[in-house]
Amino acid sequence: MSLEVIYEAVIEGDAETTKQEVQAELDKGTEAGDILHKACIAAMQEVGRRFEIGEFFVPEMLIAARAMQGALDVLRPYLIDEDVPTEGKIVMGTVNGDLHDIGKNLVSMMLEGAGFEVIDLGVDVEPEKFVETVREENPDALGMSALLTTTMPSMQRTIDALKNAGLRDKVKVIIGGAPVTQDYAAQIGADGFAPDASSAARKVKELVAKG
Ligand code: B1M
Repeated sequence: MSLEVIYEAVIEGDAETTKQEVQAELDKGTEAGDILHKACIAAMQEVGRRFEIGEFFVPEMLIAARAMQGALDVLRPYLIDEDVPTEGKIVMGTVNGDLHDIGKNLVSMMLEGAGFEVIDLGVDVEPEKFVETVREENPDALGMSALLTTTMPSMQRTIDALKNAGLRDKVKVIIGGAPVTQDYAAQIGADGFAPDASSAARKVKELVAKG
């Protein structure tokens, strides 16, 4: 079954096979969402498990991430409809000290698909950079991603920096990433939390509509 081939290719970091097999699977009519969740995201979970037990090291995680990113490039047009009306503007980024961007990219992609203009600041974004961009771009929402327990406090620092700059009331703040929870969002005074990319898009829509 090709989903298994994709799963294995992502784990092995074989970007070429990943891209080819993802395209072949799409051509066969398999849902893009199934390829994403059952093969690609499942593979990244397995990579994380192998890293935890000392079977994989950072280089293996890195090449698996590249293969996953290649899969996302192929899946992108199938996951989003480019011609939807603008729902609003969101600034996105992975917080200071954190280099994980696959989840953030996926959330950005889903938000674009849901009609948002996304200003993606990339990874390792300092609180001051988020604040400066909010001031300049006047977005409806600010989305922060963190994959490390050690970088989650940067979300709090960003919210504090927004408050100090007098901008906290001007923007909805949504946070997410594997170690982030609804409780944490409430604790640091974020407006919302989402566990995955599709619910992130729904949540941002809901928050922005509330005004
Ligand atoms: Co890193 N890493 N990593 N890593 N890495 C994790 C996160 C880890 C859980 C692995 C493990 O131990 N099992 C662990 C963190 C432990 C912890 O703190 N709890 C870890 C570690 C320890 C590290 C290093 C410290 C390793 C080292 O150097 N010793 C190091 C840190 C570097 C740094 O950031 N400063 C490191 C480095 C890396 C690579 C660079 C090699 C690479 C990232 C490459 C890249 O992103 N371009 C990497 C990878 C690939 C992983 C794993 C294997 C996969 C992450 C991923 O892409 N998942 C990861 C293990 C795991 O997650 N099981 C691991 C797929 C992605 C689609 O899911 O990102 O969770 P995710 O996003 C989801 C949701 O979380 C949510 O929606 C997304 C889609 O459904 N979401 C949001 C994300 N952001 C959101 C924002 C929202 C809403 C929802 O609103 C704004």
